[in-house]
Amino acid sequence: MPGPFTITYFPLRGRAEAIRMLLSDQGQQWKEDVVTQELWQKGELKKSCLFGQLPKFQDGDLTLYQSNAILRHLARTFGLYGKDLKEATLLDMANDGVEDLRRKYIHLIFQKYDDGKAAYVEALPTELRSFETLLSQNHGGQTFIVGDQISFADYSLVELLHAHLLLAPGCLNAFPLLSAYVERVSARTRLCAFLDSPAHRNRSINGRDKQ
Ligand code: 6SG
Repeated sequence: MPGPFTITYFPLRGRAEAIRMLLSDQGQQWKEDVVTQELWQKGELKKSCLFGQLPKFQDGDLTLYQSNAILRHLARTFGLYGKDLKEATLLDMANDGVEDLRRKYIHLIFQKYDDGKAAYVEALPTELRSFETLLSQNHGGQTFIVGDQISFADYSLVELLHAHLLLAPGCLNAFPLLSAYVERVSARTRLCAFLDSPAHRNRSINGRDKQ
């Protein structure tokens, strides 16, 4: 039996929200250990973290760091890592692509929002087209990013697309498969309930209130 689960993170969606989406969609409960900037600035928690960063994740007596390793751990736990080696590898590729775009997004939000947003939004179609292409190669884009079951990479990608839909509301208009995919995945019963919950709705996207 996996769990109990605890997410230790800042009061943000940030790098924890895809983990929360996965857990809620899989019918799991978890504890939130919310770390304020004030507490983090004291430095003791940071010193105790393996790489000096959050999120930290506990699954019973297993303590993990690195958001993508946490997603992969939960994927192995709940069968969200494809049906065979080929799908698992394609999922790694997809998730690494998501990570590349996530880093660019974080760089925009935290380091160059005011003079960088226009160029970022202009370059966005090139970034998003890669995911439209990948999706089109799997059942004509009608199911998930890879294979015919949901995977950790779907939560990661859909979460990042949600953040981009807030940043640039029309950004998926030119991508019919991705648009339908985000709506389809977000409408899954338990995930939809989570996305509609105050816990998700009231949580800051990135802490900078940059949308
Ligand atoms: C912050 O970076 O991004 N953890 C964050 N910040 C506090 O003292 N590879 C791992 C992972 O996937 C990255 C962890 C992540 O889990 S997440 C953390 O612990 C610290 O480092 C939200 C996020 N914020 C961007 C950011 C602002 C201040 C510190 C991190 C941008 C990067 C460096 C300065 C400005 Fe920054």
